[in-house]
Amino acid sequence: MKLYFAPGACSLAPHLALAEAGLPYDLEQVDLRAKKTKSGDDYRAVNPKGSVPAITLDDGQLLTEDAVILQWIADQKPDAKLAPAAGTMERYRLQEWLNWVATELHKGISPFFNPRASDEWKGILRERLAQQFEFLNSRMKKPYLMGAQYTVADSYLYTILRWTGLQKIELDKWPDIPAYMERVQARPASQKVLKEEGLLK
Ligand SMILES: N[C@@H](CCC(=O)N[C@@H](CS)C(=O)NCC(=O)O)C(=O)O
Repeated sequence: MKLYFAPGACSLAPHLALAEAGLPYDLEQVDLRAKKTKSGDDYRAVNPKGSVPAITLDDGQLLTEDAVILQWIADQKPDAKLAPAAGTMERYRLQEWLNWVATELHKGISPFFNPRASDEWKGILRERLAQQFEFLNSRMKKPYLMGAQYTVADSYLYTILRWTGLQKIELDKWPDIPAYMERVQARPASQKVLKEEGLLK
């Protein structure tokens, strides 16, 4: 399978999950502005949404959307326990977190990367994010989001929380969150993937 990614973008989440699962994968870097792949193809011809992540499966199908790709990866390698079994209440709890990360955190922080976002708008987003961090801090389990077991929700949450550092969004009021990020980042799979994306030396 091939993962279309941009370094440090939300495609880092399935990249982390693939490494955690120990599945073989190919990578194709995408220039999101030019909508071109590194090998020069028109990315919109691959993924009409124009966004990463996207994954081409061995049967040629394309799968998009972080929360969906992550569960697909987890289901390829049940022994890695990256997601509870489908149909169980715990699986719905995982989906609850994935959807929250997607709709509240991912789309709550991504506007900071838009050069046209005004300071006023960013201020409003910061207030909303503070509420989300308060919630996360009160609900996240240790050492990982859902408890003892690392899941694909951690791949996604870490990926998005990483952007707080790039955008100078303070987490000082919620020290459990940076401590969590350090734990995830220290995992061997995370180190390997961060190096593959050129985000760590
Ligand atoms: N709904 C998609 C959103 C993915 C997304 O926002 N991707 C960003 C990078 S983090 C992107 O490709 N932005 C460029 C674009 O959409 O043109 C998902 O959840 O996977």
